[in-house]
Amino acid sequence: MKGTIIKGIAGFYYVKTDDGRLVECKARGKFRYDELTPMVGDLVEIAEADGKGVIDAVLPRKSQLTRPAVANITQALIIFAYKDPDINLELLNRFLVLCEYNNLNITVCMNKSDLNAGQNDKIIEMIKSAGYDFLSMNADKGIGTDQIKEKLKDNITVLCGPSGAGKSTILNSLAGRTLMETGVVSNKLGRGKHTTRHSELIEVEDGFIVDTPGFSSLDIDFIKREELMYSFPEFQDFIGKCRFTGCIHHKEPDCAVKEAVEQGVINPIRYDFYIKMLEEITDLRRNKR
Ligand SMILES: Nc1nc2c(ncn2[C@@H]2O[C@H](COP(=O)(O)OP(=O)(O)OP(=O)(O)O)[C@@H](O)[C@H]2O)c(=O)[nH]1
Ligand SMILES: [Mg+2]
Ligand SMILES: [Zn+2]
Repeated sequence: MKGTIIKGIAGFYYVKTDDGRLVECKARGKFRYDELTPMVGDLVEIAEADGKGVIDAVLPRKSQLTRPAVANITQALIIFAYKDPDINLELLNRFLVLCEYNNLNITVCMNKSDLNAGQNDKIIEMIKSAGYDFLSMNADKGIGTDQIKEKLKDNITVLCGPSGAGKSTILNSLAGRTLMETGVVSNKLGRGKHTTRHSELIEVEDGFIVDTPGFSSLDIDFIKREELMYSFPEFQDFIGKCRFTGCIHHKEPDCAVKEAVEQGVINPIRYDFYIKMLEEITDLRRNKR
């Protein structure tokens, strides 16, 4: 029988089988899975006896994130709020790059539309100009959740974004019941009152969702200088059209990407962010020598 690991606690894995049951499973010795330790999100083959299961095989992973530690995530909903908290534009762009780097389908959701007074119009324009799907929502009133539901089928979707943006509120609204604690962030500790320590997949609309705690910073420094450009979808039409092969669209002359910025085709906020990341990555490399 095949299934998906939706939760792992203390050596047990909870597998949602393809015929719709939840089976508590033990793993076999690690070596049996070619060095893979089963993780949440894994597609597995299980054998059952007396209502208990054993994981026989872990199927090849399509992706593997570490924060959250979940395999086979296909889609990200990047959740920010119009206000409370204010948008950290750099953090938003870091989320975009990180999700893009992991080949996830991306939708940006701006929550708390009840607090929208047009203060983020430039940011929304930037998001749309980069080609991303954009949704405006008011999660605590359940407004906007239907549009999200349409995207869930057959996906494992991660909800990510800063603390307080409304991720858990959105998940509760999607699930139609309170699964996640929501509330004001305890500012001293910088984390929510009920930080979840293990990741769990929640089944909604023929797909799975995983909530994450809010992040206030994100490392994207492991991306190589030469490959950073590929995590900016709006650059793709121009890559390869520059005068120099191997152009990283920084200080080179006759650069098609920079021309697109000048002509207003590529949003300058995104280009400036690209340069900032590029310089950060370059500095880091230099310091390591
Ligand atoms: N005004 C307003 N408040 C909202 C809305 N959605 C959620 N909130 C409130 O925002 C606060 C934070 O919501 P959470 O869902 O806990 O935020 P979170 O993103 O899960 O935060 P972390 O778990 O800390 O990462 C709660 O007090 C919610 O009631 C909304 O649409 N409008
Ligand atoms: Mg939360
Ligand atoms: Zn160039």
